[in-house]
Amino acid sequence: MTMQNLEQILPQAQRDFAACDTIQDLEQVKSRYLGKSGLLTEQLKGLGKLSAEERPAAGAAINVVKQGVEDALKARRDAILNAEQARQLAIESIDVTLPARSHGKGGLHPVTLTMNRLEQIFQSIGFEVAEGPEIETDFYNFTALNIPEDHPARAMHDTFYIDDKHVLRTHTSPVQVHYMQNALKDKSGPPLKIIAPGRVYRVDSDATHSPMFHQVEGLWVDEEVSFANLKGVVQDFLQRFFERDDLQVRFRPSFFPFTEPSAEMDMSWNGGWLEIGGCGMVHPEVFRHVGIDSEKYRGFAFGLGVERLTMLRYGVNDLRLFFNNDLRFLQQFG
Ligand code: 2U9
Repeated sequence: MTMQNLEQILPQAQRDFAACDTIQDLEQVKSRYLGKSGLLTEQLKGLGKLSAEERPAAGAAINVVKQGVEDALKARRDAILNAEQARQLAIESIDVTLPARSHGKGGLHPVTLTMNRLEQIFQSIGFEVAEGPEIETDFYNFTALNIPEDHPARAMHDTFYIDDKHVLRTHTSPVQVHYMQNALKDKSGPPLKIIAPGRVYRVDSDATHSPMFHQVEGLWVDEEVSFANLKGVVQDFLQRFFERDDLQVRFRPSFFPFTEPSAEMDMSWNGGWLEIGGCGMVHPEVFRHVGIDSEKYRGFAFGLGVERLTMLRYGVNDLRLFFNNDLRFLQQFG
């Protein structure tokens, strides 16, 4: 090879290196210059053909070029690696100025809001909150409440049967039956003063009935409790629940198997009367079933529908809105 050729090697290598965008390409091109039969290796091999006088200068010239090629190679390799790193950093970069992704805020269901509110009010006047299973035996849901088998009163509650002996509770009254039994067992009462809020089930479904709904029942058992106390408790509760000090309560005679006497409760509302629940003095048969001496103790009980309380408080006119899970409805109860 001539000196002319040698001088062309470095600029040519620089152009070839510059055309490489990846390390792999660069390694390929490198072998074209510095590999076993690369251009510079061939130049060095050619030294043997020169005379002893020419050889040192020619060798030195080749080494200068070789050093230049190696420097150009290193510079290009660094540039490619830097560019790759910059690209990677750009991909992985996080824009910390972006607004945060918000989590949709949940809220409590209006019926739950009412349950919380009524529990709070009753607790403030000395009632304990009692709970129990939603699947009940025939005894707790019916028999203990003076609703014997084949009694027409069972037809009043259109019952979901699990099997011969088990039902979805049709009211929360079985909770009070359990509670009275336990209070006798551990001698914590009577007296006892509880509310039983919770889900109940009846085979009934139309504009004003849902197969699952909520009740709150109250029970106060002591030696001297009266219908007058019942009226006071219910009126106090309703006045506080609806935030109306002038709210009145009236009773109309009625019938329930588990209370005697029994009454329907109305409350004053917009100049008229609105039926709001039922109540009565606990029937002696109920006390007999749980083992409370009805000669010594008496009690009053009442029941209120929680969906009804919720509809009146918030002005909801269709029961089905509570169960459709339409966010446009639910979001109004932040
Ligand atoms: C025991 C003894 C007696 C609870 C009572 C009612 C009357 C009543 C209804 C109100 C609206 C059900 O949700 S509703 O349809 N309830 O009319 N509830 S007396 O009496 C009891 C409870 C427990 C041991």
